[in-house]
Amino acid sequence: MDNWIKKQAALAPTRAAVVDKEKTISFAQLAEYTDKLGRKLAGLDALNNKRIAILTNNSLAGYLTAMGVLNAGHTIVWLNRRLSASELNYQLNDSQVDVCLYEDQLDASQLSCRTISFSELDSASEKSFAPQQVFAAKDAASIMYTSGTTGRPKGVIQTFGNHFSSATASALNLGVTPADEWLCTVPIFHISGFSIMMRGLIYGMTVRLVSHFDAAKIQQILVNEPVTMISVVPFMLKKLLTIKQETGAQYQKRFRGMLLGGGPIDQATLKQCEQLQLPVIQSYGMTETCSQIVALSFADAAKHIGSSGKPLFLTQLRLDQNTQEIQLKTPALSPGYLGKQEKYVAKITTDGWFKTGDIGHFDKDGFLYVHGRSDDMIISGGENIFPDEVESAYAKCPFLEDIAVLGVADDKREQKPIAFVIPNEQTLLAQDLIDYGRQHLAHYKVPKNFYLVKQLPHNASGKLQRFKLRERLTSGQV
Ligand code: S0N
Ligand code: AMP
Ligand code: MG
Ligand code: MG
Repeated sequence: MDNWIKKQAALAPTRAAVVDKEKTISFAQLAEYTDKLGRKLAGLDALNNKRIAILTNNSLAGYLTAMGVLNAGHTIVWLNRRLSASELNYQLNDSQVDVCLYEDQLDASQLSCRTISFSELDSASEKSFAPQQVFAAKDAASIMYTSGTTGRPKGVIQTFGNHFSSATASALNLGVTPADEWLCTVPIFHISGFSIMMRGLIYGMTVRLVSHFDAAKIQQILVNEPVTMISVVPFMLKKLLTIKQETGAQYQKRFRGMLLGGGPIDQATLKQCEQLQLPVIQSYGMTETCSQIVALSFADAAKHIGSSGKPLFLTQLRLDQNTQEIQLKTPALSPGYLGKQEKYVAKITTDGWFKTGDIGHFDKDGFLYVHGRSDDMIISGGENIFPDEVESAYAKCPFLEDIAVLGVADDKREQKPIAFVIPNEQTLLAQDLIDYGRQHLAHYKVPKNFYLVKQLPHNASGKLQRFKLRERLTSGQV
């Protein structure tokens, strides 16, 4: 495939590629700007590694830097800005980047590799460079880290081919019009957000960036600006629904839909959306599949409340007969985890299907319903938390003998982590445990409640029996 940036500069030079609250950049300007950024990257002289890390909010500078990195033939390693320094350093080290480009307002002072702020890059001297001529389907465009039940996070490799099949399948479901403008308030360091950038490039569609999710401000944009699509996680949908109910606001007529994904949603919320004529498109997907691989169509959305839809074009799904696990084949599937091929192979069945770890069922008409996880993963506001990861971070905590973490329902963010702890000392303050967690982990991973216990339930082989803790919690025995 031709370099997508150059291609759109040729096909739709005057169309807006990206808009933020102050500025509009056309596809022709994007091509010019990314070439300039390529010359500046070449001017830095130290970029031997193909991979470059980026730490940013959904800012225009972040968008342009990412596009510049792709145009120069590098692979983006996306960093979640909510992670702690030690979590980020693990990823920087694992991906062997030698530089991290970061947004000036963010703190990169504790990162273990060379760091260059966007403004430093902007003032770097320029050297000649050759833009990437082709975006080869098999080449890695991006890497995003994802955790698992055990072990350290894994870098999911996302190729240009993966992004292309994902964007194409979405277009075949939702359609594309030249007037389309997709609002991006989901983080561009997650596939929910980056897939919007990739769709923008592939469709020649405008991306409207919003740096911070504020429901009132998003509603204002949907009422006043020519946005046609937005991607949301359940937390965002609920906030937008509430404020629409309160204010009676009407979105622009041309607004087409809210692509909802990233976690389970309750039926009551979806019914309210229908009553308020909020055009929600439920979907199901993951980092490994470069975003949605199952979605409802506009026509089916209202009639199949609670379903995530049907597999999109190019995707095949099946359920494991015994466990009901959702398994899939799709050209959008990542070819592997960076440097951890054995972890990838472990997720592929002997007959070549990817095991998602999600449980579901199909109704008689072929619509998928996702029930939940087969493991202990917690989803809080669209961010994943693995109990094992939290427990490992607390393993060296001087105040604790032992800890067990569990996900429970939460009004605000659907789920939250809580912990059962065996203290080392008589006087233990919850605040000390919170402070310790916030030093070592992303804040959203820190348990919200701590229950003091004398022992934790293990089976004969020493494995923690989380279900017994859940029983204790539900029967009030804590
Ligand atoms: C929901 C968000 C926006 C919440 O952030 P908020 O409330 O704006 O937080 P801040 O003001 O930044 O911070 C305030 C305090 O809240 C803590 N905090 C922030 N986020 C969380 C959280 N998730 N859980 C718990 N606490 C949180 C902060 O730490 C801060 O506290 P202090 O001050 O103590 O530090 C934000 O969380 C967010 O952006 N969430 C969405 C993430 C996301 O996009 N997830 C999806 C990942 N999955 C995928 O990408 C695959 C599916 C997919 O592709 C998809 C998904 C959705 C839609 C479409 C698609 C698609 O297929 O295209
Ligand atoms: P991530 O690992 O961050 O890419 O998030 C992907 C995970 O989010 C999936 O494996 C599911 O567990 C969950 N998820 C995504 N969409 C849905 C949905 N529609 N319903 C329930 N869970 C979902
Ligand atoms: Mg922090
Ligand atoms: Mg995952």
